[in-house]
Amino acid sequence: MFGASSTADESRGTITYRHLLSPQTLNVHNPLRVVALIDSDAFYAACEQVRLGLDPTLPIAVQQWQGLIAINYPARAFGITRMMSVTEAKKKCPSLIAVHVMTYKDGAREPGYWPDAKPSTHKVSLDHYRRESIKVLRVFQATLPTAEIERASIDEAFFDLSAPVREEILRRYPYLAQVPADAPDGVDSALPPAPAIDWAGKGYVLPVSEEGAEGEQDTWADVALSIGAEMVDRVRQAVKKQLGYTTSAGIARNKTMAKLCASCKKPFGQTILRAAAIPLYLRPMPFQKIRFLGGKLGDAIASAYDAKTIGDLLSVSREDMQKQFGEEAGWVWDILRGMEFAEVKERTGVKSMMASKNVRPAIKTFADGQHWLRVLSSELALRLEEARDVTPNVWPKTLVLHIRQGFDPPRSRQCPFPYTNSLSEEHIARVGERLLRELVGQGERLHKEIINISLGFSGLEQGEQGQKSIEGFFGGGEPQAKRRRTGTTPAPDIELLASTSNSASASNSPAPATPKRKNLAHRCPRCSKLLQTSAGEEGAQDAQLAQLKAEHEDFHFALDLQAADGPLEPDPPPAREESQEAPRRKKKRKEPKEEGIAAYFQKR
Ligand code: DCP
Ligand code: CA
Repeated sequence: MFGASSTADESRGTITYRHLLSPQTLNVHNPLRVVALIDSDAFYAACEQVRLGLDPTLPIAVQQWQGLIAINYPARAFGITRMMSVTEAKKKCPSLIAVHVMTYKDGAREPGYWPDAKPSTHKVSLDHYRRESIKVLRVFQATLPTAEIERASIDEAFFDLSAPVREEILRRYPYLAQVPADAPDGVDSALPPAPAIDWAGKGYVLPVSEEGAEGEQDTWADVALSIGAEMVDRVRQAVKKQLGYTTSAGIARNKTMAKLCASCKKPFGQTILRAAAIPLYLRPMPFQKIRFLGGKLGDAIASAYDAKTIGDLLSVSREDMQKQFGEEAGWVWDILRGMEFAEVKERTGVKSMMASKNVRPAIKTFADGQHWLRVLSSELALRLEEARDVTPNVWPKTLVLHIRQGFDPPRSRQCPFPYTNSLSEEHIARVGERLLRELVGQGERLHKEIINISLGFSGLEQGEQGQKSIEGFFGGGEPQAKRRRTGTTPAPDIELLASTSNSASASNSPAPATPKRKNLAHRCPRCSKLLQTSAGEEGAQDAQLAQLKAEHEDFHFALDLQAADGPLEPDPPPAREESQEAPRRKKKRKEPKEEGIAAYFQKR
C-alpha cells in the first residue's frame, strides 16, 4: 500500500551522510527536510483584543457591517460562527464584544474606528491587521534568521527549516560530521541509528497506529522534525510574548502536510506529522480537504473512482490517474501518499494591493466616481507608504481600475504608474480618473451605474538599495517586459533541465549568467509543468528562468488563494480579473497545452 510503490518517497528510505552533509542535497527531496506552517488563531479578533487591551478569555468578534468576519475561541465556545449576524451572535452570547473593523470615511485621510460606519458612506480598512501581520513576520524573521519564510496569507506563513535544523543536528551530534573511514559506501552510507526522541514539550505527535503502539524506531528524519518543532515552539512563544498573539502550527516534511496538521491543536498548539504517521493520518481524511482537490478536479476524481477519503483512492495506480486526468496528475497520486515537492519560496513582501468597494448606493455620475476614487486612493497611498517602510524603494509598475456595472462582466483598464517623490492620494486619484474616463467615456451622467469599483497597484518591485532615484530602476521596465515576452514562448531545445534543488530564493536573485547555455527548463514540483526559456541573448537564460519560475509560482499562489476558505478581504473584489495574478492565469489557461489537470482549474 503506502510506501511499497513510492519509489520517489526518499523519506522512507535510507538516510545517508550525503543527505546530511552535502549542500547540494539541501532540497525538496531531502528526507531530512522540515517544513512548518504557522497560522495565527482567530487573527483579526486577536488583533482587536490586543489593541483594546481586553482579557483574552472574553468572547470577542470582529464585525463588518452586520456580519462577523473573525471570532475568537472563547466566543466560538458559544457556538458563534462566521455565518452569523451580530444580532444572532448576541442572542447566543449576550456578553459578546463585537468590534467593527476600521473604515475610511469621506474626508478623513486615515481609517479609524468610526462609531457610525455605514456601507453607504464608509469603506472597510484592513490596515490594522496588515500592520500587525508584518509585526508577526518581523518576529519570525528575527527569531529564525536562517529559515526560508513564505508569507502565505495575512496570518499564515510557511517555513523551510531544513538549513537551521541541519546545523543543529550537527551541533548536537558532532560525530555525524565525518563519514567514518570504514563506511561501506563512503558518503552514501547510511547514518548510524538515530537516538530515541523525547517528544515531551515539543507538541502533539500524530500516532503511527491506532493502538498507540509505536513499534518503529525513530529515524533521523524524526530527529529533524523534533528539532524543527523546538524551533517552531520558540518562534510561537516569541510572538506571544512580544505581541500577545497565539498561533498554531504544523511541522512535517512538506507544505501540504504541514498545512493539514496545523489545525489539529488549535488554538495555541502545534502538531508534528512524522513520515511513519502519514498513512494513518491521511487514510480516513476526505481527500477534497487537500489544497487544489476541493474544486472541480476533486469532484471529477470523486465521481471517477466513487471515492470520498484518501484511503478510497490508494488502490488507483499512478498510470491510471494520469490516463484519466493527464500527465500532470502525478502530483495528486503523490499527495495522497503525503509526498509533495513544492518549495517554500522566500516571500515576505507584497506584490500587489487592491482597494475595493461595493458601492451602495451605486455610482451614477462621474463625480460620484471621483469621490470613491479618492477614498480608494487614500487607502492605496497609505498602504504603499507602509510597504515602503517595510521594503525600502518598493514601487508599483501599474495602476489598475476595475468596475462592475450592473450584471455586465467586470471591465478594467490599467496604465503605468508614474513615479513621484511626493506620493499623495491626489496623485493616485488623478491617474485613476483618467482610467475611469476611458471606461465610462465623457459626460457627467453614466450610461450604466457602477456597483463595484476597485483600484489597485500591481507589479510592486523593489529598487536597488542605495539607489538615488527609483526612476532609474523602472525606467527600462525590463523584468516585467521580459516576463511578458518569454512567458508563452516555447523553447525547442533544452540543454539543461535546472534541478528543483535551487534554493528557494532562486527566483528573487537570478543566478549569474552562464554564456554556454542556450536555454533552460524547470519542472514545477507542484504540477509538473515544464517551464522553458526561449533561446535568446547569451547569458540571459538564468534570469529568464527565474522570471518564469516567479510567474508560475504566482499562478500557484493565486490558486492557493482561490482554494482558501474564502476571500481574505471582507470587501471582496468583484471578479477574479481584479487580482494581479488573474490575467496571467487566464492567458495560461488559453494555451492549448493546458489540458489534463489544468482544465480543472478553470474559473467556475
Ligand atoms: N477572514 C475573512 N473572511 C473569511 C476568512 C478569513 O475576513 N472568509 C479574515 C479574518 C480572519 C483572518 O482572515 O481572522 C484569517 O483567516 P483564518 O481562516 O485563518 O481564520 P482565523 O484566523 O480567524 O481563525 P483560525 O484560528 O481558525 O485560523
Ligand atoms: Ca488563522
